[in-house]
Amino acid sequence: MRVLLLSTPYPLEEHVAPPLSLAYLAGILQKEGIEVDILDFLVSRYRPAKLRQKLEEYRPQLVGATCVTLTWKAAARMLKVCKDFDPSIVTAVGGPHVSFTVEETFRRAPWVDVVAIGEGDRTIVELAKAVAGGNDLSQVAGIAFQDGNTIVRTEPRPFVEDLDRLPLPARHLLPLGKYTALGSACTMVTSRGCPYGCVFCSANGMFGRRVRFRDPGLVVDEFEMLHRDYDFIQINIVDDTFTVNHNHTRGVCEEMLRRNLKAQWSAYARVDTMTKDIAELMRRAGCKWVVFGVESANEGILKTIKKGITREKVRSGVKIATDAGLKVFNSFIFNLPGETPETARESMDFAEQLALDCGAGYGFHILAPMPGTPLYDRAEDYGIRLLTRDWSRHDANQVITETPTMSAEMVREVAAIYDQRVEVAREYVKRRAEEGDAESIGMVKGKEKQEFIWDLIKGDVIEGVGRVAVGTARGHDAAKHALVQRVSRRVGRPVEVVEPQISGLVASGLLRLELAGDHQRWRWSDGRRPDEG
Ligand code: B12
Ligand code: SF4
Repeated sequence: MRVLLLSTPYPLEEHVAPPLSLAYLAGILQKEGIEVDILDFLVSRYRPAKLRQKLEEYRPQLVGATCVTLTWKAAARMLKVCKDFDPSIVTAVGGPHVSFTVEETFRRAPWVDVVAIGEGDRTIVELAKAVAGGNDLSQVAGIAFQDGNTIVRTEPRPFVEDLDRLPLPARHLLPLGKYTALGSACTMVTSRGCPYGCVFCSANGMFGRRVRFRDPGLVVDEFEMLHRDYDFIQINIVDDTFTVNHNHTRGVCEEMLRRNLKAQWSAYARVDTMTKDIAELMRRAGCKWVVFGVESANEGILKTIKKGITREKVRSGVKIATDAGLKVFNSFIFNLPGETPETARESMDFAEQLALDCGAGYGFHILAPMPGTPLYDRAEDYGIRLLTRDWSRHDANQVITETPTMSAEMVREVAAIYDQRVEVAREYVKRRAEEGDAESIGMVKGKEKQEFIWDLIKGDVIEGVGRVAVGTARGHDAAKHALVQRVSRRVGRPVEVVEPQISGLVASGLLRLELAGDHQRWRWSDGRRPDEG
């Protein structure tokens, strides 16, 4: 039995990170002795021909794609390529979008055989076994499948009670070298579930209201392994709220301190879970960034969205965190129900004030009601009119809703004011860099480097020009010189720009020269630090 898992591409601006869902699914499949591979189109160019070639070589019986709302269309297209290639391949899709749009998914993408609903770890194993044995899919809990013209929903999949029994995510199947080259953070989770019920969020629909925690020792084993074996600049703990249970937070932080780990990490938290001692402990344990969902500065809106916080709680939570030495990023959403141009300004001014008072960074998204959330399911009750059903526009950066108090045009105007502020901040960094400010220079150069590497990765440039005949370029330096020339021609940038970037990648071991018969080939490394000694 062979399973192929597919990731779906999304833009660099969305902060590209190794797909944790697929790593979890692959990890448990491997543990159960089922052969699995991941084709990661997030960090390579997606071409149907490339997918077909992989299908030809690997011959999977089951192909599973992961997606969120924004990437649903791309996932559906990929699965169509698989079905067209070989109709006997069972195509499956999972994640927080399709879990709540089963009927629509089958209607819009009839070539999809199975939708996985909710947590997929046990589901993928049972599905793979059922497919291998030619068994009835109705025995597999947590899925929906098409049976002629009817859609069959099986028993709901119970949550994995003991997360410690799940194997570690099989990240080694991902091209991690490309992610480290991009400067991406690596994500991991220490718990699943969220007890809160914010109406714009599908968290508790996906992973339940009861939070399940991993053992702090095992969490830190994984953390330590990521820090020791790979070159990630940062590890992001992406639990819905890392600080929801202080005993757990304390357990993880104290274990990090006990092992004297020097890795830098970040976490999502709620302002009302911040206390001085927990913030200080997190800081001492290496936490650099805390991301707070503030959403709005307007008390009425905060009530409507059932966020359970007030302006005062935000102010004090942010202050506690920044006083403890944590960097804070406050995340807001424009056009929540009840928004008016005035409340939007109120939020922008509040964000600005927190930046001035506490040095907290901030960012604004625009409401994109996601399936599985009350704001989507009961949009009318909230006065929300959805302007498009093109899911690829649900990136939370476009205006796709209007309400009685905010027309689409008004939302655009508000977003334009915010964009202007962002532009001013960007210009400021540029100017400071020109004046010689080291931190600003670092930011500008870091961005240039990331964009260059993204072009290499999304154009499959190294794969395309990385082959160097031994006869034409003897030795490592000559092969590097040849690579620089070719990359320069391929990406249309001068050699002076390309040379330092390529040299940096080679020096850090992220691009490696391999001998293969009569030729040499430059390849992205797998991201693992070479063994010392
Ligand atoms: C880390 C994170 C990010 C990071 C990294 C993105 C990434 N892809 O890793 C950043 C900050 C970049 C980000 C950006 C965005 N995110 Co985000 N993010 C998360 C977060 C907190 C964790 C994701 C994670 O790793 N979870 C752990 C893994 C194990 O869970 P999983 O991915 O759901 O996978 C499980 C199941 O879904 C299922 N499964 C998944 N795929 C498949 C496939 C098959 C075949 C099967 C059988 C099963 C299966 O099995 C898996 C194991 O149990 C989630 C919330 C959450 N708790 O999941 C939000 C979440 C995914 N993000 C969300 C959103 C809205 C976004 C943005 C659009 C905008 C925004 N405001 O943040 C962008 C879009 C970028 C993108 N295309 O992903 C929503 C998605 C809702 C939706 N319907 O689309 C979520 C669910 C938050 C929420 N509760 O509303 N995000
Ligand atoms: S926004 Fe955060 S706190 Fe609210 S339900 Fe979602 S994950 Fe939980």
